[in-house]
Amino acid sequence: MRPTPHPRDDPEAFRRAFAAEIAETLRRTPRQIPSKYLYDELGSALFEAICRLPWYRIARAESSLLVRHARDIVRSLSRPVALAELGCGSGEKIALLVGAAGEQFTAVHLVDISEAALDMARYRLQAIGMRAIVTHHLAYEQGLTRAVQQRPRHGSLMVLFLGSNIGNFAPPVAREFLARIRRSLRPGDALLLGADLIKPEEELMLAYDDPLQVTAAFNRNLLRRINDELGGDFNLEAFRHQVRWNAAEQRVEAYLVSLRRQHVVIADARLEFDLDEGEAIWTESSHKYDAEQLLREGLAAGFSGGEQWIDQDAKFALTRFSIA
Ligand code: AVJ
Repeated sequence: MRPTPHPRDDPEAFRRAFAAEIAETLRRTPRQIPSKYLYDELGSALFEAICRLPWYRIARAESSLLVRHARDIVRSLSRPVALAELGCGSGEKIALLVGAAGEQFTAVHLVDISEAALDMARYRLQAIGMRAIVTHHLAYEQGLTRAVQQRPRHGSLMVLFLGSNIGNFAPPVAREFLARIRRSLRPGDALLLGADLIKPEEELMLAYDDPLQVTAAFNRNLLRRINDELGGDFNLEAFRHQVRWNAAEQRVEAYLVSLRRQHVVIADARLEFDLDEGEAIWTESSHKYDAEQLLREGLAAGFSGGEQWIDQDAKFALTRFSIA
């Protein structure tokens, strides 16, 4: 996949890439909008709100596992330990780990496509006494490459990929991503992966279609963004948020369903199309795993073993993959 330029770096290039990509995905059957476009400023704020909803337990379950098991998580790594988080967001989780492990990490590398998030994460880590902080305003892969190039000569590196962000990747893409992380690491290093587990359908429905409709707003914001940034004329009222559990594919799928027959124009994407009543635009997939399945995926990616910490109630797993 070609990386999308970041809006802050080159707004015109970003707009063109955004327009070209949705012009293609909205012509598919079913019509689609890539989930990475959910995270503009408003979308990121809505996601932060989602993480505080009682029905969406991923963020809280992961944070408490990190705090409870911090020492075990870093125990077997050779000293000194450097950390690199892919998609650190505001740095809440890495700060919890650093705070709870009670040791000096030699360096912390923060990778995120949001500069505001990087500023926040740096501030948070500084506040708890972390000094060697390197930020990489890049997509996951490019950021990982940079972090690895700049790693200290001695000791180990632990890569963090948290929040079940892996769930947005289709399984073959997830597998290749894990293998890529593995190839950039060396013996003694590790990957800490946070992934949401399969759970009863009612729980998934509440997590992704919450009674406060925050997730619905998060999803519909995609159309608002296309209207504002690409001259679209989506009528936000004419769509409803819909979530389906696809058991065969082990994923929650999110859609925006057209409530009536309508015509849509997206001027800057040079795109016009009709939507039937009930026609759905597919906007996100959140893949769910089995704890053992995660361990197998790690082995398939070339890691030599995995240790897990599981919240059995929220059904969420932290797995530390190691390299012998
Ligand atoms: C940030 C991709 C892990 O799939 O659970 C939350 C995004 N979408 N509610 C997820 C999301 C709807 C979230 N990830």
